[in-house]
Amino acid sequence: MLSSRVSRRNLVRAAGTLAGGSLLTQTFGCKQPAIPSPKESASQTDGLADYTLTIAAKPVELASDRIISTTTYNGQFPGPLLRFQEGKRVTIDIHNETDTPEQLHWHGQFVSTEVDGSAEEGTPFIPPHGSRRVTFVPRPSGYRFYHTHVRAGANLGMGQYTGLVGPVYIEPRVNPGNYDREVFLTLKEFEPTLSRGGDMAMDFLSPPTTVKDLKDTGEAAMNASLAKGTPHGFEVGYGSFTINGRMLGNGDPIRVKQGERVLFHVLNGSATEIRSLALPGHTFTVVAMDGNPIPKPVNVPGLWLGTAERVSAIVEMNHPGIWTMGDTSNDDRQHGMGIVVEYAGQKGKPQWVAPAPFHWDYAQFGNMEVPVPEPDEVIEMTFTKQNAADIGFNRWAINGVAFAEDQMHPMFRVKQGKRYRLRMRNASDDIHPIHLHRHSFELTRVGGRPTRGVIKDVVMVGGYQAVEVDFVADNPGLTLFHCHQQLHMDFGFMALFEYV
Ligand SMILES: [Cu+2]
Repeated sequence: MLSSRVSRRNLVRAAGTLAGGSLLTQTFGCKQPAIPSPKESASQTDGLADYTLTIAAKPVELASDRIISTTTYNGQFPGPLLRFQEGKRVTIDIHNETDTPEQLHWHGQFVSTEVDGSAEEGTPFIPPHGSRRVTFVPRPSGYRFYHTHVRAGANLGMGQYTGLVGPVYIEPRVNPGNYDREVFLTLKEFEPTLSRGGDMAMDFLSPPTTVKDLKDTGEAAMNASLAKGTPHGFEVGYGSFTINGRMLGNGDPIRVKQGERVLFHVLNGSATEIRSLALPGHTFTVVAMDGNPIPKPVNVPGLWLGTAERVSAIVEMNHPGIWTMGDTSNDDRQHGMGIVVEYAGQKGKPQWVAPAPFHWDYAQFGNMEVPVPEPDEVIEMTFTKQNAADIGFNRWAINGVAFAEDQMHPMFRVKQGKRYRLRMRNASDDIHPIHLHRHSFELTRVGGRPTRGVIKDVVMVGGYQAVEVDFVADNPGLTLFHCHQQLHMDFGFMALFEYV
């Protein structure tokens, strides 16, 4: 059992590092996994796992005067950074010390339904006060993450409202990255409450074009509901905002040197919110989206991320000072959504300077020079909202059907090896970060404009907009498709694909 204890102690040490606010930064080339794992063969012969994740309610210190209780992995937020090697099998023991069944989803990985962490696909639950061992071959390489995948419904102490989120980095076999070090940032809110209607940023997606029939349909449905005296459906707001579990001004700053090239791996770990991130006086050079390299690096003044999206971007540290890197929403940043970047030798209070408003155009990351192959089939989808239709929550439907846990019939059928185009049409004014399990997709049309070469597993579909993505059915088994906004997925916004 020695190596098991060693493994656990290292987990605890990693936990201390993150919970203490100092970032898990690694020099590339050093290639040390954050959590050393015993040899794979050992784990297979003597029954020890490479990693252990324990789900339990623990105190988390967001700030010196704000200690909350939430469900965590290994007593920390975010959960430990797991660094896997592409193609090298891993075994993970998951212990559930809570009173409710859990699912741990390996977001962005091409795994089987047996371990994907989705009850809808048939993954067994990790029972309350029980354990489950999963083993799989990590792929594809890049920035992935893991998170809980249970329905929260009206319970804001469940699902992704908790601290059950952690980063995964799958080391590629070859890494051509031109940077000095990596910094992982998980953006996440805590202390959720319900409200009637919200104030989500809506106008940052580009192009801003809307589709007339979608807008007509959506507005007519909403107006009819309000005319009957129905209030707006519930939305979720938050009391505290954090990066790596610390509110702005708490925990260690990111300490940098002039001339350094820092590769930021940014994850929106929110249950429901879209986030932005800017660093005054600096530019982000985006190199990967959802962990997948984009055709060529693209410079942007700041980032926008829907829930579960990841952006990997290099920042050249060429503007010495003490800066607040944070959300462009003043309210959210002032309630904690930021982290201090401190140049060596600089002193003073952190400065925030709002960037000029910038838009987020997925197509700018693509390569238009290569034509898009024709799909074997186009699958049409329309997303609709029924205002406050389910115990005061909005009910969501795909092609008129709201997903229900008691009747999980697959809605779409695919054949292995075929290329499918999902034509997603959003007849609501909300932005939906849409996720497909166990597969990646390529963006082929955004807001009416064609694009190519951006491979993702989540994409935001703007209000009254249409987005098209192509995917190849190359990972047989039930495959869950859903909006990653917890309120939406919990109230109908899911569907299953089956291979036939
Ligand atoms: Cu949604």
